[in-house]
Amino acid sequence: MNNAIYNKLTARKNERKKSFVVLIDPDKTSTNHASILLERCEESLVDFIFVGGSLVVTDHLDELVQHIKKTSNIPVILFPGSPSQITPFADALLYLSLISGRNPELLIGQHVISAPTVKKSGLEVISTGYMVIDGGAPTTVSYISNANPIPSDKNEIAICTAMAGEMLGMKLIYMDAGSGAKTPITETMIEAVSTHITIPLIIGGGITDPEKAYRNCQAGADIIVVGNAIEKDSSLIKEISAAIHSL
Ligand code: 1GP
Repeated sequence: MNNAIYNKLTARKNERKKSFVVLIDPDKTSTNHASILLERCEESLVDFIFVGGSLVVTDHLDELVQHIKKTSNIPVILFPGSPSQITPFADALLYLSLISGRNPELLIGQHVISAPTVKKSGLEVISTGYMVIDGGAPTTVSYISNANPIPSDKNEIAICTAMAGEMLGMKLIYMDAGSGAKTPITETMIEAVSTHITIPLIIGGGITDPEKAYRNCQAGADIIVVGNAIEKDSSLIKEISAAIHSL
């Protein structure tokens, strides 16, 4: 299998470079709006685009990803909320296992069902330990996953979960407070987890300003994901990207 995207992610971590990901939710983004976002992403040197959402109800994923690939050179990685959100037109797929939850369907069940489709897609598959952290309000991901998030002040649980994910062979850890979280993940939790794993650490959920993104990176995040805030104000792409890349 081609590992180009993962190699790029780890190379950046090894060079102590922080990465910025803009999350595009197909439900909230028309191809026209995507074009505007992509122009800003290109000029702001965004490192990767994630495409996905906990609940995608529109059916233009293939079209949207093809449009992104045609319009921009930024690598596109799928961040699927369900096996229906897989398209062969992206560069890679986060193969997410919800290791913070105890819902067997999201730990392994859905993977078994979708394995042949994923294999056939030819996508680069990146095994990812996905950890939902309490973001202060029920988010779509916590409702859909039917699994309790890790309490925001239980750093030990987060550390042990991430360590277990790494030792199980996962290649990334993604800690997510959920889209639009009221309370993003604390720097103390990010620092605690990052010092116990060697694989890249992705942080997302409720990040709305450059200062928070910067502090998260200082605390040990390797990759910052922002979705909601950028949907509301695309000028933030430039500011957040500059903050992340200034480290
Ligand atoms: C959600 O981590 C992502 O899964 C991004 O969250 O939309 O709140 O930026 P926001």
